[in-house]
Amino acid sequence: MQRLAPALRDDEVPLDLISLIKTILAATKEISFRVSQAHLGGLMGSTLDENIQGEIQKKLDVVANELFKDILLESGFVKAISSEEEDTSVAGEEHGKFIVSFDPLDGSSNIEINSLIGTIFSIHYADPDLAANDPDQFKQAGTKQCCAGYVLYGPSTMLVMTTGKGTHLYVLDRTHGGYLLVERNMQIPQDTQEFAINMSNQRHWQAPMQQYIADLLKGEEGPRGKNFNMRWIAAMVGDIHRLLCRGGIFTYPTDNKNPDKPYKLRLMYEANPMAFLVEQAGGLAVTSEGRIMDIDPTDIHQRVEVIMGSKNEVEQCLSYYK
Ligand code: AFP
Repeated sequence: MQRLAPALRDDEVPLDLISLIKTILAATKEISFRVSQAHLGGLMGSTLDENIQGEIQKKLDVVANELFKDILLESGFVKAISSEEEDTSVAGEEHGKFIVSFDPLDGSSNIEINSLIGTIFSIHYADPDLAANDPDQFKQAGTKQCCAGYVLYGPSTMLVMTTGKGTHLYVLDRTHGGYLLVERNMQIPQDTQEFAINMSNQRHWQAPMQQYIADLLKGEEGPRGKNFNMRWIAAMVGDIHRLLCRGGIFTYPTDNKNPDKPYKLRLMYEANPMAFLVEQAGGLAVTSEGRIMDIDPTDIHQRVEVIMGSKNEVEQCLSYYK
């Protein structure tokens, strides 16, 4: 099994980007340790603070965010960061070459039940003409990402990452303390019989999604002529990991539960990095109106509709919107 840096050099990843990735991964190793010790280290439960999303922060959210932020800003490679847990972007090194968006702990409602959680990150080249403290740095489409990935804190700590030359799977080997490449070029099967959606929102979806899911539920007797299984982990990292491993369709569709908030997932640090990983593995990642990575961001905390996974199934879903 190949170590991380030689594997990245095989993909001709520039040395400064390799150094940044190694910095990010150093933070994830520490987060992985803190997650495993959360009960023993007094890190369970919530703080009394709300983040910019209006969500009460978990103690581990705060610890993971501080760790990630500090290590990135001290690295010297990073011009600015944006995080799910920060109100706006945070300036780093004025001459830093990269900007990084991240969700330090995705799926934090799973912390208390010892279920899957993870860190998601997305890297762009910084705009040399904008100041480090200018949040407009982050108004770059997903197509301009030079690297994206997530680290899943599960039974094994796993890294899934792309630099635009395929999506690769690494496992944290605690015996030597580094990530080892275990699968090069993950491929999402084009067809699937598995879907992931929060069914409790069904009555709030738009008509096309209502109809699509209703047809899946009809199984062999319905228009699709086959049975479908359903899974929902409530952490995008877990659901996307499953579909990268064995296929599936994942969606958080538009809903009318709260007219001011028709979408749940965040573009910059959830939808875009996952879209890059899914597309590099042969899948599709779209909204009902087009490709996720083509969206021109207007805000760091912008939310979007998300439909991604096995190519043929995503196309089936989209056909209901035509
Ligand atoms: P947090 O990172 O705030 O825990 O949110 C997780 C998430 O954004 C995404 O990872 C899940 O797919 C989704 O929310 C779960 O949403 P439900 O609460 O509707 O299950």
